[in-house]
Amino acid sequence: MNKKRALITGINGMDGSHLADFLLEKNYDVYGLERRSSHINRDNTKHIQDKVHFITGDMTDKGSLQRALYISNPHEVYNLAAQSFVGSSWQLSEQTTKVNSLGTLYMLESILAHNKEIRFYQASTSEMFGKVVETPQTELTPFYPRSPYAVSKLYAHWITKNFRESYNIFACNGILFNHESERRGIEFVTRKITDGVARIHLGLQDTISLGNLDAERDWGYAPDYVEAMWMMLQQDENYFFDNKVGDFIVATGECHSVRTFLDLAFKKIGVDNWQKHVLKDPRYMRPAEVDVLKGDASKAKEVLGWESKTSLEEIVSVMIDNDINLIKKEIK
Ligand code: G4F
Repeated sequence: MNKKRALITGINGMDGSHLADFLLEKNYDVYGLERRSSHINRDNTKHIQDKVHFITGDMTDKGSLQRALYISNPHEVYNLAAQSFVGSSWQLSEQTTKVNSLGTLYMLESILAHNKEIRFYQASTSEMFGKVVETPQTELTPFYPRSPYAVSKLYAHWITKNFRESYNIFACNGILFNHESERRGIEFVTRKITDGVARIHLGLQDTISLGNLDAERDWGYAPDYVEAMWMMLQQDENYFFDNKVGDFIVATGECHSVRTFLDLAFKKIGVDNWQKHVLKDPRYMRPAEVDVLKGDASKAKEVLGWESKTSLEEIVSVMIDNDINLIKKEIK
């Protein structure tokens, strides 16, 4: 049987690299869109560099997306490319909108022109719920975005839904709640904490500077979540359209504060009293905050058979072990 082909945008990010691992395991031909810059960061994909077909492109350059579709001729497209750091989206609001909103529109238009049969996954986000109007959040909860990032993702979410309804294409939004792994970028709070705790453990620093410790998030494990992305695109076509299945929440259903994350991280290195190691720094406070996110993934369980498998304790443990090893290598 011919191998299935998938095109992943944002291949070198945390999600892109985990999804590539997953699809390669499933014997897909994996194509990855990456931006050309003087330094390409393939830290997350160097272990599969020889297996992935990398294509140079940019979400803001429609011609490059058309070219990527022509080269890969995919059965499935996973749109994971984004300016994904909420904190920077106030300073980079135009760039965030171009990549996240227009980029998604360009990809959808390119898919329509290339082959309407391509199945499309859009990386939507729990940030769209923002100042939440109900808890837990479901697929029916109204949105209330609180950052230029969330607003840009809301456009992408709705244009994906609109193209599905307008042109009958198999397009699905995965509304993913926060998900982390050892490949998370250092600017996000979980990795910033595990990296900092690892450095404190190794005697390389004394403190970590953070912003709002009271924010609460529903944190899952990225490798579990990429499986949900794939499952969304494997649904029976008639079932998907006849039942207007639509979009999915992907979440653990549990919610923890940044403080609890700190508790778990410091406990892992045997420190109970971590307060002296954490400094509050106003630079990391946001102009508008998302206080609490907690998802209800019942629909994903019912329709796809998907459930989150990894506990927060396990995630913290894997991330700290990984950071300790990385830092040891770095200082050798
Ligand atoms: O780790 P964060 O930067 O993630 P955030 O803003 O929740 O966004 C992540 O999850 C979204 C899904 O809901 C994705 F759409 C998005 O792309 C990204 O993956 O911040 C988490 C919380 C925030 O409330 C933030 O204010 O941690 C708080 N925080 C406290 N101190 C901090 C810090 N966040 C960061 N990045 N750095 C701090 O020092």
